[in-house]
Amino acid sequence: TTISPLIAGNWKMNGLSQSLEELTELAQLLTTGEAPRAVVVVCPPATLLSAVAAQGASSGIMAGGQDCHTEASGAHTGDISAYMLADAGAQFVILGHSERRASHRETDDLVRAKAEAAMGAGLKPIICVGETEEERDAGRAEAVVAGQLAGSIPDAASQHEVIVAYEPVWAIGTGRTPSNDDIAKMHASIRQALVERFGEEKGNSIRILYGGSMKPLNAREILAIDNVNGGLVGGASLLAKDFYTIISAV
Ligand code: G2H
Repeated sequence: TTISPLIAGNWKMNGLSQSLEELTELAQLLTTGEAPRAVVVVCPPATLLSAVAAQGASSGIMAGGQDCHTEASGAHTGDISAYMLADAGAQFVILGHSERRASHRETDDLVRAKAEAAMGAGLKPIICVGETEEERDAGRAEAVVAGQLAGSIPDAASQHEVIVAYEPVWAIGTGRTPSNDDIAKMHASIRQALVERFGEEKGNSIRILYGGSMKPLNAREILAIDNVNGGLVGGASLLAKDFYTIISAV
Protein backbone atom coordinates (compact mmCIF):
# COMPACT_ATOMS: atom_id res chain seq x y z
CA THR A 1 0.00 0.00 0.00
CA THR A 2 1.11 3.55 -0.66
CA ILE A 3 -0.92 5.09 2.16
CA SER A 4 1.33 6.49 4.88
CA PRO A 5 0.63 4.52 8.06
CA LEU A 6 -0.83 6.16 11.13
CA ILE A 7 -0.57 5.05 14.73
CA ALA A 8 -3.00 6.68 17.16
CA GLY A 9 -2.94 6.29 20.92
CA ASN A 10 -6.32 6.31 22.63
CA TRP A 11 -5.74 7.16 26.28
CA LYS A 12 -9.47 6.74 27.02
CA MET A 13 -10.27 8.04 30.53
CA ASN A 14 -6.66 7.77 31.66
CA GLY A 15 -4.15 10.51 32.21
CA LEU A 16 -3.44 13.27 34.69
CA SER A 17 -1.03 16.13 34.23
CA GLN A 18 1.80 13.83 35.34
CA SER A 19 1.11 11.66 32.29
CA LEU A 20 2.68 14.39 30.22
CA GLU A 21 6.00 12.91 31.38
CA GLU A 22 5.20 9.87 29.23
CA LEU A 23 4.61 12.23 26.35
CA THR A 24 7.98 13.88 26.96
CA GLU A 25 9.61 10.46 26.94
CA LEU A 26 7.79 9.52 23.73
CA ALA A 27 8.90 12.78 22.12
CA GLN A 28 12.49 12.03 23.10
CA LEU A 29 12.31 8.52 21.65
CA LEU A 30 10.77 9.84 18.45
CA THR A 31 13.35 12.57 17.94
CA THR A 32 16.52 10.69 18.92
CA GLY A 33 16.05 7.57 16.81
CA GLU A 34 15.37 7.22 13.13
CA ALA A 35 12.35 9.30 12.06
CA PRO A 36 9.19 7.19 12.38
CA ARG A 37 7.50 6.01 9.20
CA ALA A 38 4.11 6.48 10.80
CA VAL A 39 2.06 9.58 11.45
CA VAL A 40 1.80 9.66 15.26
CA VAL A 41 -1.35 10.81 17.03
CA VAL A 42 -2.13 10.90 20.76
CA CYS A 43 -5.76 11.25 21.89
CA PRO A 44 -5.71 12.18 25.58
CA PRO A 45 -8.67 13.15 27.75
CA ALA A 46 -9.89 16.64 26.83
CA THR A 47 -8.30 18.13 29.96
CA LEU A 48 -4.84 17.36 28.54
CA LEU A 49 -5.54 18.14 24.91
CA SER A 50 -3.95 21.56 24.67
CA ALA A 51 -0.92 20.39 26.65
CA VAL A 52 -0.47 17.40 24.35
CA ALA A 53 -0.90 19.60 21.27
CA ALA A 54 1.66 22.11 22.56
CA GLN A 55 4.15 19.59 23.89
CA GLY A 56 3.83 17.21 20.97
CA ALA A 57 4.26 19.78 18.24
CA SER A 58 8.09 19.88 18.39
CA SER A 59 8.34 16.11 17.97
CA GLY A 60 5.64 15.75 15.32
CA ILE A 61 3.11 14.14 17.66
CA MET A 62 -0.38 15.28 16.71
CA ALA A 63 -3.29 15.55 19.10
CA GLY A 64 -6.80 14.17 18.81
CA GLY A 65 -10.02 14.22 20.80
CA GLN A 66 -11.99 11.11 21.79
CA ASP A 67 -15.49 12.35 20.96
CA CYS A 68 -17.31 15.53 19.97
CA HIS A 69 -20.85 16.91 19.90
CA THR A 70 -22.75 17.47 16.68
CA GLU A 71 -23.26 21.19 17.40
CA ALA A 72 -20.58 23.87 17.40
CA SER A 73 -21.73 25.43 20.68
CA GLY A 74 -24.79 25.78 22.86
CA ALA A 75 -26.62 24.49 25.90
CA HIS A 76 -25.09 21.01 26.13
CA THR A 77 -23.71 20.62 29.62
CA GLY A 78 -20.70 18.33 29.78
CA ASP A 79 -20.24 18.10 26.04
CA ILE A 80 -17.42 19.38 23.88
CA SER A 81 -17.64 20.55 20.29
CA ALA A 82 -15.37 19.77 17.36
CA TYR A 83 -14.49 23.46 17.14
CA MET A 84 -13.36 23.39 20.76
CA LEU A 85 -11.15 20.38 20.10
CA ALA A 86 -9.68 22.14 17.08
CA ASP A 87 -9.23 25.32 19.13
CA ALA A 88 -7.30 23.31 21.72
CA GLY A 89 -4.96 22.06 19.00
CA ALA A 90 -6.54 18.78 17.95
CA GLN A 91 -6.27 17.64 14.35
CA PHE A 92 -8.12 14.35 14.76
CA VAL A 93 -11.09 13.03 16.71
CA ILE A 94 -12.05 9.43 17.48
CA LEU A 95 -15.78 8.90 16.83
CA GLY A 96 -18.12 6.01 17.44
CA HIS A 97 -15.71 4.03 19.60
CA SER A 98 -17.48 0.87 20.77
CA GLU A 99 -17.26 2.06 24.36
CA ARG A 100 -19.32 5.10 23.39
CA ARG A 101 -21.65 3.08 21.21
CA ALA A 102 -22.22 0.81 24.22
CA SER A 103 -22.23 3.12 27.23
CA HIS A 104 -23.65 6.25 25.57
CA ARG A 105 -25.91 4.40 23.13
CA GLU A 106 -24.34 6.11 20.13
CA THR A 107 -25.97 5.08 16.87
CA ASP A 108 -24.57 5.13 13.35
CA ASP A 109 -26.73 8.20 12.63
CA LEU A 110 -25.27 10.07 15.59
CA VAL A 111 -21.71 9.06 14.72
CA ARG A 112 -22.28 10.27 11.15
CA ALA A 113 -23.58 13.63 12.39
CA LYS A 114 -20.57 13.96 14.68
CA ALA A 115 -18.25 13.15 11.80
CA GLU A 116 -19.90 15.87 9.73
CA ALA A 117 -19.37 18.33 12.58
CA ALA A 118 -15.75 17.23 12.95
CA MET A 119 -15.00 17.70 9.25
CA GLY A 120 -16.73 21.09 9.37
CA ALA A 121 -14.33 22.10 12.13
CA GLY A 122 -11.34 20.91 10.10
CA LEU A 123 -10.75 17.75 12.11
CA LYS A 124 -10.03 14.33 10.64
CA PRO A 125 -12.50 11.86 12.11
CA ILE A 126 -11.29 8.39 13.08
CA ILE A 127 -14.55 6.46 12.71
CA CYS A 128 -14.65 3.21 14.67
CA VAL A 129 -16.53 0.09 13.63
CA GLY A 130 -16.45 -3.50 14.82
CA GLU A 131 -18.55 -6.53 15.58
CA THR A 132 -19.34 -8.14 18.92
CA GLU A 133 -18.33 -11.71 19.70
CA GLU A 134 -21.92 -12.90 19.25
CA GLU A 135 -22.08 -11.29 15.83
CA ARG A 136 -18.80 -12.92 14.80
CA ASP A 137 -19.91 -16.33 16.08
CA ALA A 138 -23.11 -15.95 14.07
CA GLY A 139 -21.03 -15.34 10.94
CA ARG A 140 -22.29 -11.77 10.65
CA ALA A 141 -19.07 -9.83 11.35
CA GLU A 142 -18.57 -8.50 7.83
CA ALA A 143 -22.23 -7.59 7.38
CA VAL A 144 -22.34 -5.76 10.71
CA VAL A 145 -19.22 -3.78 9.89
CA ALA A 146 -20.51 -2.98 6.40
CA GLY A 147 -23.69 -1.61 7.97
CA GLN A 148 -21.73 0.51 10.44
CA LEU A 149 -19.56 1.89 7.64
CA ALA A 150 -22.56 2.76 5.49
CA GLY A 151 -24.30 4.45 8.41
CA SER A 152 -21.41 6.16 10.17
CA ILE A 153 -19.37 7.63 7.34
CA PRO A 154 -20.91 10.81 5.88
CA ASP A 155 -21.12 11.32 2.11
CA ALA A 156 -19.05 14.45 2.70
CA ALA A 157 -16.12 12.16 3.41
CA SER A 158 -15.54 12.20 -0.34
CA GLN A 159 -14.27 15.79 0.10
CA HIS A 160 -12.43 15.32 3.40
CA GLU A 161 -9.88 13.09 5.05
CA VAL A 162 -11.47 10.38 7.15
CA ILE A 163 -9.91 7.36 8.80
CA VAL A 164 -11.64 4.08 9.59
CA ALA A 165 -10.68 2.03 12.64
CA TYR A 166 -11.73 -1.61 12.73
CA GLU A 167 -12.00 -2.66 16.35
CA PRO A 168 -13.65 -6.01 17.05
CA VAL A 169 -15.46 -5.35 20.32
CA TRP A 170 -14.35 -8.65 21.84
CA ALA A 171 -10.68 -7.77 21.28
CA ILE A 172 -10.82 -4.44 23.08
CA GLY A 173 -8.76 -4.42 26.25
CA THR A 174 -9.04 -8.22 26.49
CA GLY A 175 -5.62 -9.28 25.22
CA ARG A 176 -7.38 -11.32 22.51
CA THR A 177 -6.96 -10.51 18.83
CA PRO A 178 -8.44 -12.01 15.67
CA SER A 179 -6.19 -14.25 13.58
CA ASN A 180 -4.11 -12.46 10.96
CA ASP A 181 -6.31 -14.12 8.40
CA ASP A 182 -9.50 -12.74 9.94
CA ILE A 183 -7.97 -9.26 10.14
CA ALA A 184 -6.93 -9.50 6.48
CA LYS A 185 -10.41 -10.61 5.43
CA MET A 186 -12.18 -7.86 7.34
CA HIS A 187 -9.82 -5.12 6.16
CA ALA A 188 -10.22 -6.31 2.55
CA SER A 189 -13.98 -6.21 2.92
CA ILE A 190 -13.83 -2.69 4.40
CA ARG A 191 -11.57 -1.61 1.53
CA GLN A 192 -14.03 -3.02 -0.97
CA ALA A 193 -16.93 -1.16 0.66
CA LEU A 194 -14.96 2.11 0.61
CA VAL A 195 -14.04 1.68 -3.07
CA GLU A 196 -17.63 0.81 -3.99
CA ARG A 197 -18.93 3.89 -2.23
CA PHE A 198 -16.25 6.49 -2.93
CA GLY A 199 -14.58 5.19 -6.09
CA GLU A 200 -11.14 3.71 -6.70
CA GLU A 201 -9.01 6.73 -5.99
CA LYS A 202 -10.70 7.96 -2.83
CA GLY A 203 -11.61 4.50 -1.56
CA ASN A 204 -8.03 3.33 -1.85
CA SER A 205 -6.69 6.42 -0.08
CA ILE A 206 -8.63 6.04 3.18
CA ARG A 207 -6.59 4.60 6.04
CA ILE A 208 -8.03 1.54 7.73
CA LEU A 209 -6.55 1.12 11.22
CA TYR A 210 -6.72 -2.03 13.31
CA GLY A 211 -7.57 -1.61 17.01
CA GLY A 212 -8.04 -4.04 19.87
CA SER A 213 -5.25 -5.31 22.13
CA MET A 214 -2.48 -4.15 19.81
CA LYS A 215 0.76 -4.34 21.75
CA PRO A 216 4.52 -4.48 21.23
CA LEU A 217 4.41 -8.28 20.82
CA ASN A 218 1.79 -8.43 18.06
CA ALA A 219 2.11 -5.02 16.38
CA ARG A 220 4.67 -5.98 13.74
CA GLU A 221 2.69 -8.87 12.30
CA ILE A 222 -0.66 -7.06 12.43
CA LEU A 223 0.76 -3.92 10.83
CA ALA A 224 2.21 -6.00 7.99
CA ILE A 225 -1.22 -7.29 6.93
CA ASP A 226 -2.63 -6.02 3.63
CA ASN A 227 -4.99 -3.06 4.02
CA VAL A 228 -3.90 -2.47 7.61
CA ASN A 229 -2.76 1.14 7.41
CA GLY A 230 -1.92 1.63 11.06
CA GLY A 231 -3.31 1.04 14.50
CA LEU A 232 -5.54 2.50 17.19
CA VAL A 233 -3.85 1.58 20.43
CA GLY A 234 -5.45 1.79 23.86
CA GLY A 235 -3.72 0.24 26.86
CA ALA A 236 -0.33 -0.03 25.18
CA SER A 237 -0.31 3.69 24.31
CA LEU A 238 -0.15 4.71 27.97
CA LEU A 239 3.52 3.78 28.36
CA ALA A 240 5.89 5.70 26.10
CA LYS A 241 8.24 2.74 25.58
CA ASP A 242 5.45 0.37 24.52
CA PHE A 243 3.82 2.94 22.26
CA TYR A 244 7.17 3.76 20.67
CA THR A 245 7.80 0.06 20.04
CA ILE A 246 4.47 -0.15 18.21
CA ILE A 247 5.18 3.01 16.22
CA SER A 248 8.58 1.59 15.24
CA ALA A 249 6.97 -1.69 14.13
CA VAL A 250 5.44 -0.02 11.07
C1 G2H B 1 -9.49 -0.55 21.41
C2 G2H B 1 -8.14 -0.05 21.76
C3 G2H B 1 -8.00 1.41 21.48
P1 G2H B 1 -6.96 -1.53 23.58
O1 G2H B 1 -10.48 0.20 22.10
O2 G2H B 1 -9.09 2.09 20.94
O3 G2H B 1 -7.91 -0.30 23.12
O4 G2H B 1 -5.72 -1.42 22.77
O5 G2H B 1 -6.70 -1.30 25.05
O6 G2H B 1 -7.69 -2.80 23.30
